Amino acid sequence: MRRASAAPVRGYAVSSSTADAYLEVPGGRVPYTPELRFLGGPDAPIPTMPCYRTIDATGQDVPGAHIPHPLSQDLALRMYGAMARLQTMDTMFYEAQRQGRFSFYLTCQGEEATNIGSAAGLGDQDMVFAQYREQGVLLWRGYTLDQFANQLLGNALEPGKGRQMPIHYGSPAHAYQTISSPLATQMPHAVGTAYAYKVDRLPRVAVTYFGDGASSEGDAHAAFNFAAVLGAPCLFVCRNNGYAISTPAHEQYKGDGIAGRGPMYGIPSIRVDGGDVRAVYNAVMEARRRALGQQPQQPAAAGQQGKGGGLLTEPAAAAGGGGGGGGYAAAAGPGPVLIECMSYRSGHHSTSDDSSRYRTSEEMRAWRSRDPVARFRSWLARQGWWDEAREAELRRSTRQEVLAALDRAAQVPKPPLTDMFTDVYAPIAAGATATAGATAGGEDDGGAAGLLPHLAAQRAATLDFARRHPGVCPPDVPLR
Ligand SMILES: Cc1ncc(C[n+]2csc(CCOP(=O)(O)OP(=O)(O)O)c2C)c(N)n1
Ligand SMILES: [Mg+2]
Repeated sequence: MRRASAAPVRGYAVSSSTADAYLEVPGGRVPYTPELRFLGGPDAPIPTMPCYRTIDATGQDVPGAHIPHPLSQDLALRMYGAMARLQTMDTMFYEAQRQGRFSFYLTCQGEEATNIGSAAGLGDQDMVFAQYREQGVLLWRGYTLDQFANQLLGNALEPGKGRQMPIHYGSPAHAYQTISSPLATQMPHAVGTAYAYKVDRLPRVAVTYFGDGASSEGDAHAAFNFAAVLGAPCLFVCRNNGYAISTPAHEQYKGDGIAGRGPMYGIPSIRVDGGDVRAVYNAVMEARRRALGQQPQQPAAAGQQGKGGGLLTEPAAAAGGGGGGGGYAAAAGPGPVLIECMSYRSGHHSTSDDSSRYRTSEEMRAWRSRDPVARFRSWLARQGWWDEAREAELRRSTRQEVLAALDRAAQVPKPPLTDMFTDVYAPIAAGATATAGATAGGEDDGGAAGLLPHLAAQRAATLDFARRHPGVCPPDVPLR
């Protein structure tokens, strides 16, 4: 409970006696009211949080938009380049999956601006805990098309050695935690990391991406509350794309979307047009500054990212414990910020889905015409920074690069079957040797040395089984 100030509570009658005006409880202090009134619901609705936007649907500047971090030509072109590459990469990987070149894919079509605008607003060291539809963040950070293709094909160059499904990327070099399919599990992880940054006084944030569907998971609520109470510099970036597979957003929640929840947890929150890359970028830049407890800076000159690190200060108070004002003002010092990016999942949920079974073609067509990449391209063209020739060349070269990356990845052998026993478990103590259980595989048992006895036995049994039943393993996986 927040402490109340002496200011009257907006819209409520409050006790006129100052001596007996407040209820003092361990969690804070609340004003008394003689009114019997419920807040929320049809009789006393809480206003809908508006959606911050700087570029309209036709690519024109929104008059009067607040843009603390304008885009220089260089930054704008880099952002557009990444959005267009992402769109082309997604289309081509999607098609390659349909041709049977690998087993699974999902695109972030319709959410390119959310991916790239948010990535551009982060610091390079900010740790990303993504859901699975944020490949653009990796692309922005320099993860190569070869790395994407290696992961999708699960070849021996992929650090995960094919033990993850396609699209479960992870890269320590890009400060990108490996994707984990169970929804929202990444969110408490991000909060823990953010809290560690705060304790270490590192000027970094952890950022977690999650969908409108994932926000219904218990982990999401635990993450919000922990982050608020601990004052953890965590950015919660919700991609509200209207669907959780076939479940539309209106069946997912009754309240004001996801951003509407934030203030109730004590988290400063904003709703952003997820199709407007400049709005997403500005929201993330400002959210990051707030998360680190930094003061607002003078509006950056165009082109300056204005990241300003090193200012992390000790928290004045955790969100639940203090502050003085009424309303939902953020506590001073580091703390979480929630950004809800409103967009639309233009593609199917994944290659395992057919969204025409649960949404109309009119709806899909209407949203496809609001393509965020085309919107930003139109804005760039108005600035005189982009033209059709450059567009054609970018798309052509990206298509070629994706094809080449796929071809190269296909030529890399698959990791051997028994790699599934490496990396995951610690070896037994130094000097110990494999036990008799490891002898079933004959000449291949060298790899079992150092495994715990039961793992050595499982390894041998796995090899034995795969050899006795040709076909249970893909033919290109070496049986050793
Ligand atoms: C805990 C859990 N429950 C269910 C699933 C199955 N599942 C995978 S994706 C998904 C929809 C998630 O929707 P959303 O969070 O909105 O993300 P989007 O796919 O729209 O980007 C579901 C239900 C899962 N992976 N984990
Ligand atoms: Mg969704």
